[in-house]
Amino acid sequence: MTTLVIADLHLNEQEPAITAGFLRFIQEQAVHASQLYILGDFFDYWIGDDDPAPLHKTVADALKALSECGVKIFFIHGNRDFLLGKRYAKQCGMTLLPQTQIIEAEGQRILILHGDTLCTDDTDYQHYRKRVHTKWIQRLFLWLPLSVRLKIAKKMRAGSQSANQQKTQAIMDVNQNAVIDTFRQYKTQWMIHGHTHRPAVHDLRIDGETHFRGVLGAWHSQGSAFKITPDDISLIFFPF
Ligand code: OKV
Ligand code: MN
Repeated sequence: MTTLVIADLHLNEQEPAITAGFLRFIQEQAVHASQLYILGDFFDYWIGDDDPAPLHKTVADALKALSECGVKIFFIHGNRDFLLGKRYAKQCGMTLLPQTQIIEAEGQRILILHGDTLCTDDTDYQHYRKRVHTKWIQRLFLWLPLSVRLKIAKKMRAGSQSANQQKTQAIMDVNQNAVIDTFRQYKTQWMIHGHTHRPAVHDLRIDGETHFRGVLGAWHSQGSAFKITPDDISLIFFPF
């Protein structure tokens, strides 16, 4: 059997081709899998499960149907959809996982995470992250009327876009020591993450052992996934 891992689709109403590509990915690939792991930034933004956006219903219906085919679906939050909650997860028939998780997929032990926590050189982002991951700040935000949340979110996205234009590519990539620390902590040979939008499989030696870091690609003009079978872990791409 096969386990599929995806991230960084950044689904949004303005790019229907990505949604169409995802629906085809479900029909053509995911239905044949035993498990689907979504490692965050599945949606480009998320301001609460009560957002009535038609896109959310389209995606939930497709995932729910997939789960009813017997495919187990798991979700780890990204930096964009970290507010996606239990209510929407239930609508999709998927299980929310903590930000870092060791999985046993097709007999292989793999650490999965979104990847933003590895980008420790971006200190501005890490401070911002700490703030918006604070429980009472999230509760306060979710208590606001949807229209107010929409306005705040729009402003924050515009601000972040101009901030990111000032940052160098190096700052926005993973920190090598953070990667090494994470491997030492979890003791897996493999980790898979997204976030950086630099699809690749990196190998590195730590304390005399070879480790692999699989990075998923964003779904800009093609899809990207890790395909895990009992004897292989490979990065695949497919056109929309
Ligand atoms: C997601 C990012 C916007 C990065 C706001 C508390 C606060 C949650 C929120 C509002 C914004 C998510 C939920 C969005 C990610 C951005 C801009 C930069 C770098 C609060 C809790 F602070 F206002 F109280 N938000 N949205 N960014 O539009 O989806 O990841 S978002
Ligand atoms: Mn991300």
